[in-house]
Amino acid sequence: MRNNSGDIYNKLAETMTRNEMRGLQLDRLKKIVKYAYKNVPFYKKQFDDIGLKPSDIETLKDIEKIPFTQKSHFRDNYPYGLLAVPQSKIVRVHASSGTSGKPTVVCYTKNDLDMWSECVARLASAAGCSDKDVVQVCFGYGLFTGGFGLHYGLERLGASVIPASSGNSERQLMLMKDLGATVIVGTPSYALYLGELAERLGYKKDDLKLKTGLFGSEASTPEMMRLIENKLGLRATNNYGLSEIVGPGVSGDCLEDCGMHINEDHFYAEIIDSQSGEIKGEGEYGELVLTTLTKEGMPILRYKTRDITRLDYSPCKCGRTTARMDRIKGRVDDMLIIRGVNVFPSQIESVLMAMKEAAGHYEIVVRRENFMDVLEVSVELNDASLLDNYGDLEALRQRIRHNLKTVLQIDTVVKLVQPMSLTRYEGKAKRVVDERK
Ligand code: DLL
Repeated sequence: MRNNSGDIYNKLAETMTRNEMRGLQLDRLKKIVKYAYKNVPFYKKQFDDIGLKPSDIETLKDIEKIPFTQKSHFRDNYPYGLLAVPQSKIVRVHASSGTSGKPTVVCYTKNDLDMWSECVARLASAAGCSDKDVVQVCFGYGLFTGGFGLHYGLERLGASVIPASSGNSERQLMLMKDLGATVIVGTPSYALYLGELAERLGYKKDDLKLKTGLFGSEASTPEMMRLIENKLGLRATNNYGLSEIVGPGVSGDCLEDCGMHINEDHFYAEIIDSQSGEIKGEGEYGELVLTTLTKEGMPILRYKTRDITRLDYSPCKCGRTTARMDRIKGRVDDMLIIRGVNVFPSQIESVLMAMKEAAGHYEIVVRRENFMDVLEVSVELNDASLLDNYGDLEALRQRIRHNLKTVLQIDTVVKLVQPMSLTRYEGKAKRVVDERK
């Protein structure tokens, strides 16, 4: 697979020693805490309610004294209550879907946009992109942070950016071919769909010049990434972020494929037990909590992301010393409890992707039948001829059921469905329906 070297975009920020990083983070933490307390009434109240003063934050560990910020706080302060600057300093507004019908609004100053682009440029460079690349951005441009976030970061890197946005997939492929795109940006599920469509439309491997995929915004498994790599002939990389913190740019893979490097000079990461709030040790899975260390427009302290991952602080072979976060294992709210057993959709995906007969698309439905939880997994076949022989089909179904049981420890109902029969998504895929709710 062709790829550039994964150059370090900002040597100073990405290769400092752990002690230097800790020092910088502490400096910035103290400043941002004072700043948020002074300028955001919500944070002043959070601190005052428990008798905490900004000057009580003297060490990095003292961050644990600060109450968590949650998604509901965005809703309670909708739309501009969390601003730390006058409206006149805000130059961009984005939003993501909220829990109550009202979106979660996030605002950026000029300096925030500058920091954001730098963070995205770093992750794109780490993934092997450079100013030589032609990049097709297939994320929606709009309130969603994905399109604009990647766009400006890649421009900062000097790449030629094609703002294709999402949708109109046949045209996407035509542009990709005609304009010689070397990098594709989007969700992994959309990339997989484009790969399938390219095959169906008779594109040959050499028609597309893709070498790198910058994928994010939804969970993926290594198996899914390999499938996309095979279909599109590129190197698939993962990057992570969320609107409340900045959008894309929190972290991204380097070419060593050993976790996503966090832009730790701008985002302080902790892992907690989401029930008790207690800090977990290095390498332990838990909920990711993020604090923005430099954001002016909307500083956010200890945001509970609901995303489950773990951290690794060891230096990476790529030369970067920034902490790495593992791919997201699931969301706290995504975890299905089926007959008392915890099940993550990512576990199901890993099993399915390891089977060559599965196309990479699946749907999970959980329902209650006769007071019992039933987990039904619909698996799309990648070859219609498999449907011709009932015996083979039934054997495959049983094999999938067996493999799922080995991993999940519970029985599932497996349904095999025709190629191209499950819904395709241009943005984030929705694969789980819990009918018990
Ligand atoms: O999805 C920001 C983004 C855009 C990240 C483009 C990367 C690329 P939201 O719409 O606010 O923002 O959704 C944030 O998406 O809390 C995760 O649950 C999920 N998510 C984002 N990136 C990944 C990833 C953007 N690489 C929510 N792996 C987050 C798994 C991801 N989940």
